[in-house]
Amino acid sequence: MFLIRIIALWSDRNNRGFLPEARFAFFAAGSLHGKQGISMKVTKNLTALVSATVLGSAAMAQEALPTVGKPIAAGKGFQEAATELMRDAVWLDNYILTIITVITIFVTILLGICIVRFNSKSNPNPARFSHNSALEVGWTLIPILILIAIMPFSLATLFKQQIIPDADITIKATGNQWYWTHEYVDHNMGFDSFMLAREELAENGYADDEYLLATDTAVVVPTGKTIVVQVTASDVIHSWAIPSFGVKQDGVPGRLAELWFKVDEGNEGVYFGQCSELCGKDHSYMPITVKAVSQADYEKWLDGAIKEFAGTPRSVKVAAN
Ligand SMILES: [Cu+2]
Repeated sequence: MFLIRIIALWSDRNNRGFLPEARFAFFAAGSLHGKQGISMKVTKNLTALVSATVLGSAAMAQEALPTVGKPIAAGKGFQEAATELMRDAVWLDNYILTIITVITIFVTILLGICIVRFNSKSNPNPARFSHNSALEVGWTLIPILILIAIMPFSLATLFKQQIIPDADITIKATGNQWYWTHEYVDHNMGFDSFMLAREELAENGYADDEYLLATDTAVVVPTGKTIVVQVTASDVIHSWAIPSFGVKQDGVPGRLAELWFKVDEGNEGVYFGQCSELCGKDHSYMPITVKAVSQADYEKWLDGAIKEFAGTPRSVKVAAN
């Protein structure tokens, strides 16, 4: 597994930006955008522009959203990162994998030396001494230094995920056996999201291989805005997770946990996730579909959704309670 990961990483590094850009990211966990990110954005912007122009209306452009966050056949790495949180997580993973690789190679070489030089044939009279202060200090200190080298990046990534910023949009996700309920709390509206059957995929604009991922109603969010998702559950523990966003949060009955993400502008698309906490017999059949759209498309969708789900209109400010 380990070897496969390494090979995959090296073969993938052109797409994903391995260490060269990461090296400059020390203590600047926020600035992990590589040039690939920019060129990717340009391509996506162009695609969006072309599809918007060709199709003529923004509503149609939303229909033609590219599917970005989904597993691919024989895929080895992570799904494409659409948020800063996920880019950080991918960077951290690569960073630690590099350290692990060096340690593994070092230990393998040591083992090799022991096997070849100190077997009973080549070394019939083993030395009888024990303890070597320098060596013992070394093998205590070096692992500590390795942990210290990992700590700041690990903690920075963790804190960035766990310190919830002020929300532009708050969505409450409730896990049920076996579907999700999504509520837009600012508009007092919500809907259930059920997995689409195979034969319903095409009519809802999804590809065949999006079976087990696509839902009848999708969570729609604007790009470039901070989305806070409050996660809970009504029966057993579920988990709301979107790999491309780098978020995964258990929904525990009676408790309200939070996660946050901000999809980068230019990363408009469809992102899939699945319930990630074993929750019963239909655990595999309660996926999550998120559509990240431009602010204008979001507002258009919101107005429609408010009508459909009897929410509080955007313009009405509800008195604070
Ligand atoms: Cu579940």
